[in-house]
Amino acid sequence: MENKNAERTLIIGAAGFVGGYLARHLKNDLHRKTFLTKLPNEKINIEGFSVYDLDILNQDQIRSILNTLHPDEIYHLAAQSSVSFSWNDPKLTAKVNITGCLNLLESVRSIPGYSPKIILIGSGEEYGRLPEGVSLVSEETPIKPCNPYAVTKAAQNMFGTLYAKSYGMHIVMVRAFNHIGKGQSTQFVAADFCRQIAEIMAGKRENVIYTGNLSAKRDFTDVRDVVRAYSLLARYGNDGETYNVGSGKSIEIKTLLQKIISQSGENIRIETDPNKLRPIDIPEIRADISKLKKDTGWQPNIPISQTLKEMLEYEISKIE
Ligand code: A2R
Repeated sequence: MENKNAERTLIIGAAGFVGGYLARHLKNDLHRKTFLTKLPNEKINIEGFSVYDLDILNQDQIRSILNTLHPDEIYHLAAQSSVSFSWNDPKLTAKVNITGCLNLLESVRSIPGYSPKIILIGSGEEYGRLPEGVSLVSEETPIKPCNPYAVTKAAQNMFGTLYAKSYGMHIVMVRAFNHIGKGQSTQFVAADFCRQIAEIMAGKRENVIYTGNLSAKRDFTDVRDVVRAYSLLARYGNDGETYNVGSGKSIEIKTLLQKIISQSGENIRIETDPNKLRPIDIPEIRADISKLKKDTGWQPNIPISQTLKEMLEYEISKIE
C-alpha cells in the first residue's frame, strides 16, 4: 500500500495528447508524485512514472487503483475526444465520456472519508451554436452543443456540478478551447496542416494542401499553457464551478494555415476536401477567460507562431 499522506496526483487517460504534457508539468515544475493510467493497448513513452492499466468503463478497476494510491488530486482526461468519430459512434462516445466519468465519481464516493480534488476536462465545443453576433463566451453563456461529443461533455459538466453541490465533492469543471502542440493527432486541424506541409517540404507530395472550412475562427492555446491552467485550477479553482481555458482571442483557420505555409517557405496551393467539412459549424468562438485569470492568476505565455513553428519542425523530423 502506498503512503497515503504524501501529496499525489493521478492522471486518468494519460496516454493521450494532453496527458504527457500534464504529467511532465506536475513532476518537473510542481514536484508532485504523479501516477498515470492508460488503456491496456496503449503505450506511454515518458520515463519516470508509475503507470496503471485502466479502462474507465470498469468501475472495479478504478476503485482498486484509488484504494491503492489514494491520490489527493485526480485529472480526468480519458475520453473519446474526436468530434468526427462522435458522429459515427455516438453511443460509444456517450459511454466513455458520460458513464466513464460517472464511474470515476461513484468510485470516489464509495470510499469512506475520501475527498480528492477532481478536475473534469470538458470542451469549448459545449457552447455550440451561438446567438447571432455573439462570439465571446463566458461560463454563463447558455450551452447549445451541436455534435454528439459536445453533448457528452456538457453532460459530464452537469454531473460534475451536481455531484459537487449534492455531495460536497471537490470537483472543478474545465471547458478547454482548442489546444495545440507537438505530437497532436492529425485529426486536429493545426497538426493536420503541419503534417501535410512537412510532406510537401520533403517532396513526398505535390504542392497542394487539402482543407475543411477555412473561414471558421477558433481560440487556440499552446498545450503547455493549457496544462498549467489545469494545475492552477486544481489548487485555486472553486468546487462545483466551471472555468473556460483558452487564449481569449480567435484566429481564422485560413490565417493559421498561412502562418504555417509562410514558415515552410514553400509555394503551396489550397484546395477544399469535402471529407473534412463538418456537418454543422460555428463561424467564430473565443473564450472569455476573466474568471480563470481572476481566480488563478493564469495567463497564456506561448505565442501561437512559436507553437506552430515547433509543430512543423516536429512533423518534418518524423518524415523518413
Ligand atoms: O481513444 P484512445 O485509444 O486514443 O484512448 C484515449 C483514452 N480513452 C480511454 N481511457 C480509458 N478508458 C476508456 N474507455 C478510454 N477511451 C479512450 O483517453 C486517449 O488515450 C485518452 C484521451 O486522450 P486524447 O484523445 O488524446 O485527448 P486529449 O487531447 O489528451 O484531451 C484530453 C481531454 C479529453 O477529455 C478531451 O475530450 C478534452 O481534454 O479536450
